[in-house]
Amino acid sequence: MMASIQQVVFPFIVCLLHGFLICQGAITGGMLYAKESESREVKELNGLWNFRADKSSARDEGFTQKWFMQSLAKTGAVIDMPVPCSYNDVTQDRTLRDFVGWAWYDKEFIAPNSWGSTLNRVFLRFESAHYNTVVWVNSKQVVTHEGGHLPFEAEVTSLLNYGQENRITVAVNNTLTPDTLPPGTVTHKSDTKRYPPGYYVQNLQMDFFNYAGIQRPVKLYTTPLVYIDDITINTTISGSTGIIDFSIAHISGAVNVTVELFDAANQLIAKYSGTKGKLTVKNAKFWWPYTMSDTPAYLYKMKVNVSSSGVHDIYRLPVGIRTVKTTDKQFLINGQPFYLHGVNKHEDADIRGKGLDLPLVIKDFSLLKWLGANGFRTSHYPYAEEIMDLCDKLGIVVIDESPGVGIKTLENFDNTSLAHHIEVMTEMWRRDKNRPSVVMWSVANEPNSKASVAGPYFKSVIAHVKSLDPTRPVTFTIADMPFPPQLDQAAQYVDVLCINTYYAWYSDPGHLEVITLQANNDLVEWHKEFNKPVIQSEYGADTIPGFHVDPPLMFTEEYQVEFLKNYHAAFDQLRKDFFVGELIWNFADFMTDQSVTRAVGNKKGVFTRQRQPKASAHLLRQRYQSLINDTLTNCNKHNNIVKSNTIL
Ligand code: GCB
Repeated sequence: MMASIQQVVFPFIVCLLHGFLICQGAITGGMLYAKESESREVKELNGLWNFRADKSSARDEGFTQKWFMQSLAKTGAVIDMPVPCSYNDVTQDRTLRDFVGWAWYDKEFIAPNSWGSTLNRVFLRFESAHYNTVVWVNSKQVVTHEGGHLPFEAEVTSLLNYGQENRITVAVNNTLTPDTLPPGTVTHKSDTKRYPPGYYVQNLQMDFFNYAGIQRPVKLYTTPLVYIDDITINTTISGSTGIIDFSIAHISGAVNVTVELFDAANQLIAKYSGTKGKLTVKNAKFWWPYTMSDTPAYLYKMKVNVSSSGVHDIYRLPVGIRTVKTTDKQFLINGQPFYLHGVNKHEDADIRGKGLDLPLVIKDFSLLKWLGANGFRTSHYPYAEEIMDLCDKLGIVVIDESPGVGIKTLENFDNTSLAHHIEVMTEMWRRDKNRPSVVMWSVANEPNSKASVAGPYFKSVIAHVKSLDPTRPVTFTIADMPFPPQLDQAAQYVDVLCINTYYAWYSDPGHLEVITLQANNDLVEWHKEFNKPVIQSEYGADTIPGFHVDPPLMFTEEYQVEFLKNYHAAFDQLRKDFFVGELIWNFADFMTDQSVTRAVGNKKGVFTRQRQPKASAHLLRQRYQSLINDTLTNCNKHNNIVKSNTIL
């Protein structure tokens, strides 16, 4: 690759100076998922867009030549690019796969004539684009966003030509720096005997490919002038009664607000007038993970109606009534001990990279059910809302993880990084705060938590999340084990210790016989030090499907099976005490950067990247299905007792 770090990052800074980019700063307003109602219309802008990577040496030609002023095809050669999709793997062009810098998209569309009324507003929404994004509508800049996995939007009412063609132009830059999340660096190789002039490389601090582009859907949606901007709910339980505290934010003017609650059969069961209040549900049906109840994942529907001078805005929010709490040894859902037997995932598959693909999403949920997994961690970034919706609906529990993966160097802990991390956590909370499936926030994966700076850094990030959401536990995953817990500077601030270990893999490679002993000792020691429940948040072994050796050798299917069995032996001893969950690394194989330790990506999946089972998937299935049987028997026993107590 050509051009230096200064050159790659520079255009972004130049844009800032010239006012191209007005960074959003403090987060205001809501980010309700764009959906249709009696008062709202949605138009998806997915499909084929024009695409052009700016391969100029400083990656700045798009800005200096103002590509956004005309259709992209007039600025040079364009190719068709699907949206949503990562741009990296869809062509045969290696330089596009490994491209670092600004990539440009544009699309023309008709804004419906009917939207042109003065009573309407129109918003343009991106469910995500990776990483820094600038958006123009009809050559006018409308929004910028920093961060690759969360939605952003802008009102474009006055910029559209109704009943005519309009053009959206998007520039998106995937460069990772010490202050981005995830962080990365760019190294300039100045030795011209070894590298061409201006050669640089992007270094990643995470173990997954830096897929880029417009990876989630793009939508236009309408609202009336006075509209519902945000809804925040919190649910509590008292005996068999469910209580929903809510607050509604609306824009703008004098309005009436009514909130109605419907059950799953669409019967009205509670009603309230006002922007802030409580809805009380007697004999409520609670939201349970599907492994804890024969009637899991019960969702009520909250209908919010904001009206002004006879014009209504209506939004429907699914609501699950449930509580989450931790003690020193337990993770409680609705007051009942919950044991998490699930997976870590990636939003990753062939060709489309991290582009949202509904057939793949449904396949993954079907495999989760087949396995008997009752939850997952969104390793290592927030997943698409379409995925989160299914978790709410199906009773799959989620540890919602931020893109704070690989925070290792001093710069990654500086004030700029901290401010950005806090902003990302706010965006993530704002998007996912009402989801019953989200039972814990994970602020980071495997930071250098032994560094002295990690203490104050994570104290601030975790305190910030708790100030936004006092109801859910907060964690980060601890890495580079084994090390004595006394050396850790940040674990003291979490509610649940999430521990990643790779015994007999990265440590003592090949020695399966040490796993059970080491897992037992370390997990007990960490619990003892911090007196908090513990989850094994990662454990796994790379496995090339079809490799067989007996007795097992590393990388064979036999080794992965034995590896898991040895871990499970430790889990089964500790489950009786403080051990509340196990998450295999990983659900499926996934792409990484090229390295001598990765044979076409990370192969620790129990499924291949094409979602076919390795031998380990069958073992895991047996284990998880029998854990479900245990849990359901216990829970139903308990729920019956609760029910009969209530009747008495
Ligand atoms: C880890 C990381 C994960 C890697 C995994 C591995 O600890 O959290 O992102 O992919 O190890 O396979 O090395």
